[in-house]
Amino acid sequence: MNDSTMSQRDRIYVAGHRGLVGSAIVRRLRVLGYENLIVRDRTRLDLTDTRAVDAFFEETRPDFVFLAAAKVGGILANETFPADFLRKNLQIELNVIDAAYRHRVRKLQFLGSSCIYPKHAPQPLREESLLSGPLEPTNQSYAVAKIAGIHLCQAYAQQHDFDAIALMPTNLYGPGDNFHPEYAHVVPALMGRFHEAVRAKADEVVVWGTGTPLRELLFVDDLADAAVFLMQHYAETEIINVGTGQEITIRHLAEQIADVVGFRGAIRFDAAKADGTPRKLLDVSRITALGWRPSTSLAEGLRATYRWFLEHESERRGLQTAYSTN
Ligand code: GFB
Repeated sequence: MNDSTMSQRDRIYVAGHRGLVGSAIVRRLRVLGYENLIVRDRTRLDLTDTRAVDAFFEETRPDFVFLAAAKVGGILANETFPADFLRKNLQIELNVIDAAYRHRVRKLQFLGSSCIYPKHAPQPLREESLLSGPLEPTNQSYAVAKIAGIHLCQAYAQQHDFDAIALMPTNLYGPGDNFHPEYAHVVPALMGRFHEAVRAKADEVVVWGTGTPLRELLFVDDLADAAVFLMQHYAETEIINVGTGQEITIRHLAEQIADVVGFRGAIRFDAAKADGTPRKLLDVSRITALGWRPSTSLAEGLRATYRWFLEHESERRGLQTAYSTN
C-alpha cells in the first residue's frame, strides 16, 4: 500500500459535508467502512477565513481531503452574484489547498465543474479543451474560480510534489440539493415548481429559456462513487471528467420531472429567460478507461431525489433561508 492509498484507519476530511456533493461523499465513505471522517459545519469553521482553516488543519491533521465546499447555484444565482461566486470560491480553494499542503495531507481531491470548458469547445468536451477559448458568460465568475482551483492543484503538485487531483463533474442532482425556486439548479428548481403546481392545482408551469439547451445530468451518489474511486485510482495532475456521456434537452427533462412529480398540466417555455450554454456534454473516455461508470438512470435518480424532497420538507426550508442570507 503506498502513501496515497486511503485506508479505513486514515483521517479523512470532507469539506462541504452539508452540501449536495459533500453529503453524498460522506454517505459513500461510510458505506465503504471509512469511519474516521472529519467534518465541520460552517458555523464552526468558516472556510473563507485563512487563519481559522490553518488552525483547523493544525488541530485535526487529516490524511486525505475531499474539497467539495463551494458557493454554488443555478444559472440565475451565477448571473446575480458573480462577485460572491468568484471571491468565496477563490478564498475556499486557496485556504484549503494551501493548508492541506502545509499540514502534510497525503492526498487532496478538488471538485471542479463542467462549466470550466469554453462555450464553443468541441463536444463532447475533452479535458484538453481547458483554456482553449472564451467561457459561457452566465457562469464565468464561477468557472474562473474553479479554473484557479485546478491550477492551484497543478502548481502545488509541480512545485511541492503535493498529491492533488481535480475532478470535473457534469451537472449534478440528487438528495441534499438546494431547492430554492430562483437560485437552484434546473432539476431541483423544476421539481419544486411542479410540486407546488400540483399542490395549488395549477394548470400551467413556466420553464425558463427555450427548452432546447442540452444538459448531461449525473446522480450525485454516482459522483460520490467516482470521487472515492478516483481518490484510490487516479494520481495524475491532468483534470478528469466525471459524467454519464448522455444528454437530454431541457424540454425532455422538464417532461420527465413533471411525470415523476405527477404534474399533468401544460409546460410553457419563457424564452425571455437565459438558456445559458447550448450544450455541455463531457467526454468520459478517460474515466471509462480506468474502469468506472455510473449506475443510476435519470429516471431512477429523479425518483430518488423526489422521495428525498418529500421526506425533507422542513429541513429544505431551513436550507433556503441559509442560502438567501449567505
Ligand atoms: O442548472 P442550470 O441553472 O445551470 O440551468 P447551467 C440549466 C438550464 O435549465 C438552462 C434551464 O438552459 C436554463 O434556462 N432552466 C429552465 C432552468 N428552467 C429553469 C429553472 O427554473 N431554474 C434553472 N436554474 N434553470 C450551471 C452553472 O449552468 O452549471 C453552475 O450555473 C454549474 O455554476 C453547473 O457550473 C454545472 O447548466 O446553465
